[in-house]
Amino acid sequence: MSNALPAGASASSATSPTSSGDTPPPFGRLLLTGAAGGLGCVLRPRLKPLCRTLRVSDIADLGAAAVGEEVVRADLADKAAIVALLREVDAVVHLGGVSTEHAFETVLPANIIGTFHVYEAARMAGTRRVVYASSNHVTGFYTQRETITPQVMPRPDGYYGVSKAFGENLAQFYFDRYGIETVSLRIGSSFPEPRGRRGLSSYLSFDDLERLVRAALTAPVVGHTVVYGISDNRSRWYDNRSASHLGYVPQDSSEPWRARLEAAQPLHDRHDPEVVYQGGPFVKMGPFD
Ligand code: NAI
Ligand code: 15L
Repeated sequence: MSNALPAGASASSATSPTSSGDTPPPFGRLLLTGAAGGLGCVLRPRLKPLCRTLRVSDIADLGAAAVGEEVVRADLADKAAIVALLREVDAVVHLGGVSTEHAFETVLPANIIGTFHVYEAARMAGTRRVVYASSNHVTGFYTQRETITPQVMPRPDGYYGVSKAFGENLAQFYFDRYGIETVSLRIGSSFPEPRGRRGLSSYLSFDDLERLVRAALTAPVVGHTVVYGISDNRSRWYDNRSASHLGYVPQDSSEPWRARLEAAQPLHDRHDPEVVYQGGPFVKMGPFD
């Protein structure tokens, strides 16, 4: 870290040995927010080959810096901390924030104000590209009988989905106004294996997540591209053809789990909003007061 961090942010780093390979990695310094979370832990080791220095950040404990890493603990709601966090960063994979449905007051500081801080800090730092972890819940109120594209009008299924739609709007604004490119990943359900019947359509394997994030970071020109983050599932609600320039080709599928999941969860109430809408259980959460 070349810059002193403000109160509220703390840093440690481990120096990377000089690379002996012929081809330099595509990025000098890459930032991963939300690095202590489920997907952050998956991506942390997998992003390292793409950069000389991987800066990992979270509000939660991240452990010690591995070789070639810088560890910075910071709250996305703390603007000064996030401005310092983005300094000398070439590209960001922004996973940090509240990742499920909560009261608006909980979602606001991390997801809405926090994502604003990331873009403002990127503008100040000259960061050129953001890979933004959006969510399928931006469009959770489309039905499971529909096939939708990244261009449909958002139909968020809660405050969390609203916050992700806001993040996508920020991404569009910062591209149109400042030329910062973003790929907004409307991630389906990325877990070690698909969960429930809904997961047969929404599943994104960890290996496909890595493929998608790599494609989003390295595709030559992306402007602001929105893409659904799913594996090559047989049953699907999304048509990603408008994002083919990313070169993302999923290799995995939920199909090996189909028989087990269908047997474990027979379809009993076809009118339950949870099985009517793509957002599943999120469409029934709240109100919170
Ligand atoms: P997670 O909840 O495991 O990780 C989120 C991380 O953000 C946590 O480590 C948390 O400490 C950190 N965080 C929360 N508030 C913060 C704050 N104010 N400042 C700094 N860090 C803060 O979530 P997961 O599953 O790893 O998801 C990562 C991202 O991908 C999230 O943005 C989530 O909304 C999005 N996503 C994930 C999906 C999935 O299936 N895992 C599906 C759709 C979207
Ligand atoms: C999300 O946006 C959440 O971050 C994740 O925890 C899952 O709930 C996922 O959506 C889903 O829809 O399965």
